[in-house]
Amino acid sequence: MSDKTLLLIKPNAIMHKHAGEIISMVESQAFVLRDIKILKFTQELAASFYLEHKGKEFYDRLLAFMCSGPTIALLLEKHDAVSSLRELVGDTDPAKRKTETIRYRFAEGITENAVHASDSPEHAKREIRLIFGYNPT
Ligand code: FUP
Repeated sequence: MSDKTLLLIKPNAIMHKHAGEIISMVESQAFVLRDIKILKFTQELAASFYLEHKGKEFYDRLLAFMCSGPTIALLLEKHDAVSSLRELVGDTDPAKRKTETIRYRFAEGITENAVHASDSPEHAKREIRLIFGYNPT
């Protein structure tokens, strides 16, 4: 089934001017770009976005990083978009990232990991609503 997911190009990737290459990698995997936005996360938005991680050891570091500069959000569509984009993004754990993934190429550790991709269709809906302000159809 063709479905939608969210990709965030995070502040470190934008600072290092990797946004164009990341979008090219996404386009080369046949994702269709449905919406795009540049924004700067506020502490409040970052806290909502990463609510499930509140209280964890890395939470404050994660929020500070997300608010440290601009982020580009892309609303993407493809057959099995959520799992397909997670595959392209690569693992949370730097040691487990495959060489052809976005994080392998552009992440600078576990927190400054260049990109975010929704991890389930339910989370994709919630995150798209938070970032773009509407429900994906
Ligand atoms: P992911 O879905 O791959 O982004 O990973 P998680 O939802 O597990 O983590 C959310 C964010 O917290 C990621 F951007 C990375 C960051 N994180 C850390 O900084 N330290 C950790 O030990 C685990 C996650």
